[in-house]
Amino acid sequence: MKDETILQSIGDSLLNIQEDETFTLIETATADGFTPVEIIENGLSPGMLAVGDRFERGDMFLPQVMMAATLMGKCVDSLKGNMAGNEAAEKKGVIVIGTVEGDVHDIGKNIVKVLLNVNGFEVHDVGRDALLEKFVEKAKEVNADIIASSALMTGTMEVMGDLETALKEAGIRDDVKTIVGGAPVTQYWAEKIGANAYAENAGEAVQKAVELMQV
Ligand code: B12
Repeated sequence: MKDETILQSIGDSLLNIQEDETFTLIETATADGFTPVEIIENGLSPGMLAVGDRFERGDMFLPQVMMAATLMGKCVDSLKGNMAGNEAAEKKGVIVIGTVEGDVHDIGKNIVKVLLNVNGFEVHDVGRDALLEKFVEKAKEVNADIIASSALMTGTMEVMGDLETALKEAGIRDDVKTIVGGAPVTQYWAEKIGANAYAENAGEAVQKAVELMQV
């Protein structure tokens, strides 16, 4: 019997950086029939956002935020194993993903990567704080269909515009589609810099990537 309150408990447990409890709750939620995506999107992610709220209010400090972030990464990695079943699906396209230069936030990017991967995309990760050249070189190397960039800070959002320019200068802008995301990024921003798509969360990122492959 699926009881949604367990997802809230998972978020609370992450917020309180209770590693053992978080893993136990995830196991229980999995046994109760919640999918890894439901656990990530409706349990862990709201918990991480609550971490952000506390940090903003000054009720939580950077070392604790880092501990919560590390725990979130571990949880996503463990859930990834349960999603592996879909990986055999027909390859839907090749994606290069990364967090732009100057920005080390990669939790959201990693979730997007996992979801794209289990939904049949071949995903190449250039990591975080990734130089524009890295995106361009990797895209050429793997003959990418889509370039996905993440930014979590208002300052680094600008770099997404520079990426558009770098792709044009490298002569490959017309060969790829671009998708952008991250907490401060919006549809308006995507249009302003000339990106092909924006997605608010990982589930929507998969949907938009599928659409981009059909254009
Ligand atoms: C965790 C965290 C950290 C961790 C990061 C660990 C890691 N490995 O990622 C640590 C502690 C290292 C950190 C450091 C810093 N942080 Co910080 N951090 C956060 C925090 C609390 C949560 C971010 C997060 O992981 N959210 C959870 C994930 C699941 O959500 P998400 O990233 O938004 O991703 C989802 C969507 O956005 C989307 N998505 C994400 N990427 C992509 C990409 C594509 C292509 C698509 C389609 C979709 C998509 O899908 C994801 C899943 O649904 C935020 C607060 C917040 N409200 O965002 C601050 C925040 C982002 N940090 C902030 C700041 C200022 C910093 C520091 C400068 C702090 C400092 N004084 O040193 C440094 C930055 C250093 C640097 N150069 O990057 C500010 C940014 C302010 C701004 N607007 O510019 C925030 C907003 C906090 C605040 N209010 O002050 N941080």
